[in-house]
Amino acid sequence: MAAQAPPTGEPAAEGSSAKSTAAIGKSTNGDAADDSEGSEDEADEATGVNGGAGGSGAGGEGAAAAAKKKKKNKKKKKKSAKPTKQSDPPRVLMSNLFPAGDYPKGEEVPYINDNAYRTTDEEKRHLDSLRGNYFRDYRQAAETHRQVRQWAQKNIKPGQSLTEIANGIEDSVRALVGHQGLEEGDAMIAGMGFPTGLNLDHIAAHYSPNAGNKTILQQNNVMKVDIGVHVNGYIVDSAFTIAFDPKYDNLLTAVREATNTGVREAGIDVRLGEIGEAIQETMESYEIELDGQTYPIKSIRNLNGHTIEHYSIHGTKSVPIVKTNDTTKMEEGEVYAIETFGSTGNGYVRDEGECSHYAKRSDAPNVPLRIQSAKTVLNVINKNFGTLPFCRRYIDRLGHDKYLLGLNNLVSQGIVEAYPPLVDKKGSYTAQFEHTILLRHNVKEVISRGDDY
Ligand SMILES: [Co+2]
Repeated sequence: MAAQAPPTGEPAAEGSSAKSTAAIGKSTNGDAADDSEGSEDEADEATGVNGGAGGSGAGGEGAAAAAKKKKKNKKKKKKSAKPTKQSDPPRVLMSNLFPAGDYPKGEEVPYINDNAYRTTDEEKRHLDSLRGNYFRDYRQAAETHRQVRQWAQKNIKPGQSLTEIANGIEDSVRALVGHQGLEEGDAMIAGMGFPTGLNLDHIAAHYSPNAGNKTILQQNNVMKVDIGVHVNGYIVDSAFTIAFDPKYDNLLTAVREATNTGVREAGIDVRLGEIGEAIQETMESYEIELDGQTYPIKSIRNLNGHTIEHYSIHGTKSVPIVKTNDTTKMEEGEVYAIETFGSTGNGYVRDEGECSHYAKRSDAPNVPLRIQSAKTVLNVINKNFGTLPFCRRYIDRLGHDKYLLGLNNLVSQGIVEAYPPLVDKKGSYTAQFEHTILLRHNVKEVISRGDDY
């Protein structure tokens, strides 16, 4: 999910550095969480491994007993005990695929330059080892993301409606983490980290179908698929672009490479403005020919990557995708969504169209509400989403209707923030790729990395 820069049109130097002052205070949150989890983690990890081994041992004994009667069937019985393969569509619980909780790591990249010592530093390694639960939750979210998106990449076809595509992705995510999110509080344990973005052509971000949306994906569309998965509030934010016509290849390549540049440049003590410069240089080294006309590919200058905090998709720091003079540094322990957007249009987005995305503000004022439907919908938000972004479909599926007046009232009171679709010039094409990275104490982990992107 994209962070939007202040609507000045200027590269966001001032806005971002003002924001980052506040960020320093915030990092204490992360440390507190760190400490409180430390001791549980070690115990947890130890039992996790033993539990997994013990579990399969018990299964083996059961099969052995059965094998006395029918030796031939021994192998088959073992196999049917626990699924080891994901289904199509994805419905097998992550906890069944990884009963020991050993979800795969993302891509680990050693720190460089002044931070190279971290790779072998004992203290840094120790600090890292105290965060077992955090990594397990984060990696479960990331593996869910990979399995669902790779299924989506294979199955999304022209002729499908955006509604069925969104439901297909969201039903899969909820099945894999084992939380349908229909009972109070369940969606806060694990599930969607934010509404699935399905952004066509000049729409860059924050579009998800509302009820009754009849949009059908076409052969010549360029669609950004932005998926958020969270486990215990640890959100993986990762996006890709699909197009069926190879004429868009250069646009997709430019943006995929620009995101990889951002991921590569990111690290402890690196300045945000310099990452933006590197991203822009990669992005704008490409151009594209569409129907006989050549277009430069521009970084969309008022869209940004961002820090991710616990249950909060947009932290206080933003990562520009053009050169700025923001000298704010990335810091140890932070989580970043590195996302870049390329465009054949203005390279600048504005709000347009019906809103689907909302989130309760973490600094929401406690004001008395006079409209009954506003009270009702705020209660639904508090119980089911907290500060996680949601869309209208997520309220619909909980059985509520006629809540729009109340929701709009919460927006005007400053309690809920609306995130309307962000669009470039009509007729232009935009693309997006995004990864979530953890700036661990001793290594950078590109937690959402897959074979696909
Ligand atoms: Co994002």
